[in-house]
Amino acid sequence: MMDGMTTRNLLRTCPLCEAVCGLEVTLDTEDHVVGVRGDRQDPFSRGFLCPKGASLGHLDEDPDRLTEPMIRDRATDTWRTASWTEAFDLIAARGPALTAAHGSQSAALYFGNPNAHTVAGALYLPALLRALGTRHLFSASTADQMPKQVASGLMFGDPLSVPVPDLDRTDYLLMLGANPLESNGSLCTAPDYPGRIKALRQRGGRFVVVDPRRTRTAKQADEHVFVRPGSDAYLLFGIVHTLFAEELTAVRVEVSGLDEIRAAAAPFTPEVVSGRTGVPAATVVRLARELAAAPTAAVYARIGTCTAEFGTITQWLVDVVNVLTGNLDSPGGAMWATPATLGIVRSRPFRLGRWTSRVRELPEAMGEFPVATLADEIETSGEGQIRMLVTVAGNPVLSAPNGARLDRVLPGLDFMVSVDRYLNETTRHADVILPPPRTLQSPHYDFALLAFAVHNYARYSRPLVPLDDRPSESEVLARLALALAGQQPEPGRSAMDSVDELVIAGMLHKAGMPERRGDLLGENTIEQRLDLMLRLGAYGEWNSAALPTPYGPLNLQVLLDNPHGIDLGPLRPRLPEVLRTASRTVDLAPEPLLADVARLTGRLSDAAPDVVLIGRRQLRSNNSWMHNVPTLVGGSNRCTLHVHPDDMSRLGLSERAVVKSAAGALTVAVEPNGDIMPGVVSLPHGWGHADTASQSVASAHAGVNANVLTDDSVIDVPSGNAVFNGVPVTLTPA
Ligand SMILES: Nc1nc2c(c(=O)[nH]1)N[C@H]1C(S)=C(S)[C@@H](COP(=O)(O)OP(=O)(O)OC[C@H]3O[C@@H](n4cnc5c(=O)[nH]c(N)nc54)[C@H](O)[C@@H]3O)O[C@H]1N2
Ligand SMILES: Nc1nc2c(c(=O)[nH]1)N[C@H]1C(S)=C(S)[C@@H](COP(=O)(O)OP(=O)(O)OC[C@H]3O[C@@H](n4cnc5c(=O)[nH]c(N)nc54)[C@H](O)[C@@H]3O)O[C@H]1N2
Ligand code: SF4
Ligand SMILES: [Mo]
Repeated sequence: MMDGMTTRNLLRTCPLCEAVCGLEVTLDTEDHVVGVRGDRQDPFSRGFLCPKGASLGHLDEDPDRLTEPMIRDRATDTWRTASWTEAFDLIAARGPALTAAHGSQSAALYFGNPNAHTVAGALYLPALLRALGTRHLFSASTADQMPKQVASGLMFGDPLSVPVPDLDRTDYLLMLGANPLESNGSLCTAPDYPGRIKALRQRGGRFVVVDPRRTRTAKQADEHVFVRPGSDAYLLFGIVHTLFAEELTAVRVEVSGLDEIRAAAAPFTPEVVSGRTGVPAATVVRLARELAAAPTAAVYARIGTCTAEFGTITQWLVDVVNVLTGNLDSPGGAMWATPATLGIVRSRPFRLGRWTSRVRELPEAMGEFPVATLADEIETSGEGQIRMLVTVAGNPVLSAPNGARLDRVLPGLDFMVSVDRYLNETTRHADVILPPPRTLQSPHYDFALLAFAVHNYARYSRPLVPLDDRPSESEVLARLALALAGQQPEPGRSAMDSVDELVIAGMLHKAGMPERRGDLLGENTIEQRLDLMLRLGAYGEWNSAALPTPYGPLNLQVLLDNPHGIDLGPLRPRLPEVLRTASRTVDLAPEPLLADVARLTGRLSDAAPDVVLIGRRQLRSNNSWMHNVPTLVGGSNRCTLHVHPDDMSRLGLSERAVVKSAAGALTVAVEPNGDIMPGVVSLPHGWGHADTASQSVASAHAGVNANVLTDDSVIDVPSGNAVFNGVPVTLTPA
């Protein structure tokens, strides 16, 4: 350890998961990380730190990460480093020529998960989409939370208006398909989730977890309910049915569709749903009664229920129950955060399916097509076939359903560009890889995640380490947008500034204050954009109806003066302000969701498959990209198939098994586990590392790709979301 004279402690938000913990990072004189601690003065995370956050320095300076642009020679499939000029010249030569020859729809974009955590992802992806003018937009959202956004869009009129459980005040939390003790929470920004759950129980609250596995989270709960994978929609319909049948409803907000939802729930009696879910009818009834009787209660459902065949119905019913029990928009119930920055202001109600995909005619949702149809659009020839793909911070070969198929079709592209920190299973198919700088060289503000926080809060971090002689990730994305559009930056300006000036002018114009350009604070246009979004936001200096804060009206200076973050108070009621439905009420029975109930009813009497596959997340991991850090792999963090001991003996399994699904087959290492339901097996995703030698640690712990088994022909119909849970499989000894 070095002494205090040669090291310095700096503050930064952790970008590795949705918990947004404040960190204190110790750097030596050469800007290497020598220590990471939780920032005790952060009012939201209060010093919490997990093993990933503690490893931020190892990730940041992973010797295997890319530091210079890479160009691949297709003939020999070999890589060489290139200068930024050469890389962008190649993109400018190839990209516009391809779209000129084959039309704008021949270009496609795939945006991965880390974009939700970077300033570059928040601010520059729209420019990239505009530059290409294509409808072929795909992202990790349709392998993740799209059902929640579609349900929110239809019920509240805005797919970005997603309520979160008021974790710190609720008396009763019913959690389905989430495991925050491993994941640290999702669509529910809550640093130190474990501590917040402990506090809930200490104040006399009740915590119930519904999961096919007795997870670490379930072990913290008052009650754990086993549920058959993919059947949460039935369970929630059983609860809705009971609330009506026993006259337990207490609607406290303006709604429409009450009669329709009552009618839709009528067939789903506790006895009927019990057969499908494996949850005893008496438990269904009791859960409904407890939710109704609790002084405050919140239902929260996450990835286990989103990436399932009835994901959107499930997400819809979650908030139907929150409304029926009088808990929507009410302290201790399910509430909306009030983020500090002005987001997208939607004037018209959300609509689904404004256009459909070419090959499978799947509806768009939020301007995106399902990632489950990306391979179809690349493989199927004809007008509008994808010939060029740009990926930003994504690894769909490991993360998309039937990723193995993507691995086979990506070589058929004419041109592919990836913005990524690694040469990995996906980016190895690119022609050019453009790497971001070190994380600590990037500024940080959680534009997306603070809209889902369980307590109103904001924190901005400037880059801790200066950029050396290379572009920031924001500049990389802005320059990529211009290159693909066949444009040059304005003379004397960076690409980023060229993009930002247009955005800033547009926002000022819309706000009716074009003369204020010169008043914006900040060292660069990113900070000026943040300053403008803060000033126009809910607590902002230029918002005439601003909410008061202990720090005065917000602008960038307030965040710079408070580097540990600012506390903007508990969640506050936001109805009817957040509604964008035509009726200006909460729609309990949106037409597209009622229509999908027939599909649910139709499956009620299906015979249950003998064995179904689900996933699981691992504490020291994040999807596919943290397996190259020695401190984060090994131990419990291994790619094994959890199988109940009864299934082991019934199927004659020992150390390895062959798992087959409709999509593919894998040979996996088997681990007996008494915490999983019989008839259910669990394999984590993000493994199956290619032997490219470019990630030395990850390829030594390769594991298998769970998405060889998941089926891209099966989706949640309204949202187009991928189905990772409840996949029918057969198991035989290897
Ligand atoms: N079977 C199964 N599949 C799943 C899931 C599941 O539960 N089961 N979960 C799904 C979910 S929820 C998600 S979100 C998706 C994730 O899907 P993806 O986003 O496609 O996959 P990741 O593994 O998160 O890949 C992130 C990529 O970003 C790169 N990267 C990391 N940091 C940065 C950065 O700062 N800048 C840039 N440019 N690149 C960076 C990494 O090197 C990696 O290549 O996977 C989905 N796939
Ligand atoms: N350590 C770590 N943290 C992460 C990630 C990571 O890979 N590792 N990934 C990040 C990402 S991208 C996301 S989206 C979030 C997700 O955060 P969470 O939603 O908390 O995700 P999981 O931990 O996968 O928990 C999902 C749970 O659903 C259960 N499940 C599976 N099928 C069903 C079902 O049909 N019904 C019910 N009720 N339960 C089911 C699984 O057993 C599992 O326990 O985590 C984020 N944080
Ligand atoms: S919980 Fe998430 S945000 Fe907090 S330190 Fe761990 S990885 Fe970082
Ligand atoms: Mo995710």
